[in-house]
Parts: sequence; structure tokens; C-alpha cells
Amino acid sequence: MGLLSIIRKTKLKEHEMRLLLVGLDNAGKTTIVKRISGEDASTVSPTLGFNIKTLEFAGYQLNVWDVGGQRSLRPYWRNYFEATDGLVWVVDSTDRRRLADCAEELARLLQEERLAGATLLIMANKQDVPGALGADAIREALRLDALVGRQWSIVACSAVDGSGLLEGFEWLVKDIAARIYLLE
Ligand code: G3D
Ligand code: MG
Repeated sequence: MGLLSIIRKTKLKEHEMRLLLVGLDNAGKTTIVKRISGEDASTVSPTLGFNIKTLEFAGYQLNVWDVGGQRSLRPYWRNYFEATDGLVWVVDSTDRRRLADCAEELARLLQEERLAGATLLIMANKQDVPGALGADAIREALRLDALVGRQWSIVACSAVDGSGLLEGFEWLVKDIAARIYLLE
């Protein structure tokens, strides 16, 4: 039995899911993780490297890997791809200047073979900021409708007021559960 199938078996038993949280730096990834895990989200510092957080959510144990998004760190994302069940791509919906960069990085990530089976949740974050682009504009900018063979969804959210976060994670967990716990 390969290592990957051992990991999968263990995950099944423990009701575990592994989520990879990625996106450009400053998108709000660490704030989202803190908010969802009920921690004080008023102080976050830029993520150098990664944080791993284990949360209980909807009866599952979520192992969330929050990976730093600075350009210099992006080549390291691939070290976290193995055995990823869900991919959460966080977008700063106020950052119009880097939207093309954001689309390009997402497209690159989705080409990764090891992520081919992962469910994709796009979080259009910072909706509390006046003038933030809505989910439809982000969906278009990231060309989500052109994705083929991928389970995906987009949610408008704010890590500051908490809106949309649970909705997004609920969808993600449900979609993954339907896939990996099918055999139970
Ligand atoms: P990252 O982990 O993706 O790099 P962080 O992003 O979680 O470190 O957040 C980057 C900055 O965006 C932080 O501000 C954080 O407070 C802010 N932020 C995150 N989510 C939201 C949101 O939904 N709305 C608003 N208005 N701000 C948000 P600072 O000022 O600490 O750099
Ligand atoms: Mg961070």
C-alpha cells in the first residue's frame, strides 16, 4: 500500500479533511482561519512559511494549511499539494490592481496534477470594504466558468464581519464529504 493510500485510510477513520488555503498575500487567508476557529482576528501578521490549524467543523476535523502568498513563497506551495481534499482560493476583492496576477496564479495552480481531484472554493473576501468587487466580477476575472471537470463554488465574504464564511466552508465540506466518504 502506498503512503498516499495510508493517509487516505487514516483520514477516513478520523473524519479528517485536508484543506489548502491559498491566494495572493494580503488576501485575508490568515484572518479567515482565525475567524473560523474563533480566535481574535484583530491582529494578524504576514504569514512567512505556513500555519497549520486543526478545526472541528460540521462533525469533521479540518486540517487547514494556510500558506504564505508572497511571490517569493509561491514556488513552495507545491510542497503542500499531496493529499489535499479542498482548495480554498482567497481573493482580496478590493485589489483590482493585482486581479490579473491573481487569475494567473490560480490558473497555474489548477494545472497541478496533484490537485486535480480537489474541490475548489473561491472566497471573494473583504466585502465589508465599500467598492469591493462582487462575486460576479471576481468570477469573471478568474474565468471560473471556463473551468472543466472541477467542482467549484464562489462565495462573497468578509473575514472582518464574518459574512459568507460559514456558508463557504459548509459548501466545501459537504462537497468533499460526498466524494471521499461515499464508501462509508
Ligand atoms: P493573508 O494571510 O492572506 O496574507 P491576512 O492576509 O489575513 O494577513 O490579512 C491581510 C490584511 O487584510 C490584514 O490587515 C487584515 O486585517 C485585512 N483583512 C483580512 N480580511 C479582511 C476583510 O474581510 N475585510 C477587511 N476590511 N480587511 C480584511 P492589516 O491592516 O493587518 O494588514
Ligand atoms: Mg497570512
